[in-house]
Amino acid sequence: MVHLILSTLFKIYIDYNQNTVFTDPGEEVYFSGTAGLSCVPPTTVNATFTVPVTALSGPTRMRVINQEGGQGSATTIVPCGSYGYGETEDYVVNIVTPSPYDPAVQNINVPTGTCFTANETVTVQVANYGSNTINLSTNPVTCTLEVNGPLGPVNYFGTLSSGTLNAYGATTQTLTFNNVNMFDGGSYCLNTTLTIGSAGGVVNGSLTNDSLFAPVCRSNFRPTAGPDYELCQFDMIPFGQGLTVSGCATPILDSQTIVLTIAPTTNPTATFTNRSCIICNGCIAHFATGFIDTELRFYCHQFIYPIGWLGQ
Ligand SMILES: [Ca+2]
Ligand SMILES: [Ca+2]
Repeated sequence: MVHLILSTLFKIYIDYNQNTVFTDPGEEVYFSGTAGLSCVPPTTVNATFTVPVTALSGPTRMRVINQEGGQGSATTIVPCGSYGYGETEDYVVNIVTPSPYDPAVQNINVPTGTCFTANETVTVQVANYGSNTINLSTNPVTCTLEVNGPLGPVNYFGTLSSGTLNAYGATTQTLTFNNVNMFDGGSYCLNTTLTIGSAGGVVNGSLTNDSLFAPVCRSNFRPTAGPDYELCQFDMIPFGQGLTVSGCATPILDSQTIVLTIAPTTNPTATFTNRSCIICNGCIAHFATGFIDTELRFYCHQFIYPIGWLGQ
């Protein structure tokens, strides 16, 4: 028999007071909602919740329940119940007592797209996960933004030196980094580290939250310009060599028209009879129709170097 109920519900419980039951107020930390979630195709659930300041520290039981059917009611799932189809999994989470002062990075906002300049603007949001307010006039927070690009890592620095960062992440401040150089073609990955002024004995409670778990990465498809290239028989042409590409609003990933200018010097009257002989790895390449004396064109999908000319 085929089971046709394809909707499911999720709940998450955490035993914050560690009394071995999940029914205390606030211990149901997530419910996926009465609308139900699709099983086919599968649904990815992202749950967010805030650990209360009253939570006991140390290893703590977390229960995740996925139950099929019963949508439409918020009470279908209970911490200790029974159901037909579904799964219950228990985990141990470690609840850590906040440090007095703990500046942390929440987000690194990098422009999107595939074409970047030497003057990009990147913003970094900083919070304080400590239990005490940070007075930035007394204890400024300095952020180092590392931009690891095709030419190697470059650091940019910014400092928050006025206002406050309230305890438990209640407020954030934003640092703006202007003129971030992402001009050259290639991959860029950005991440941060933080330091805090030590006046009054203040220390950074945790270094792990001073960086994002995974850096923010972008790819700039701007071709790297090269000098004019003399095309000879059997030559291979490195990417960018002899090609004039202005900007990169359209990434070099799909159909591109690339013009190769050929100046025969030994025989000015030569004609290019083997016009189908230019190859372009991983792509479809052919000449434009019609006879072109000193200019050959081909169209390329997914231009992958090297290309080479096998003609005469
Ligand atoms: Ca409990
Ligand atoms: Ca920190």
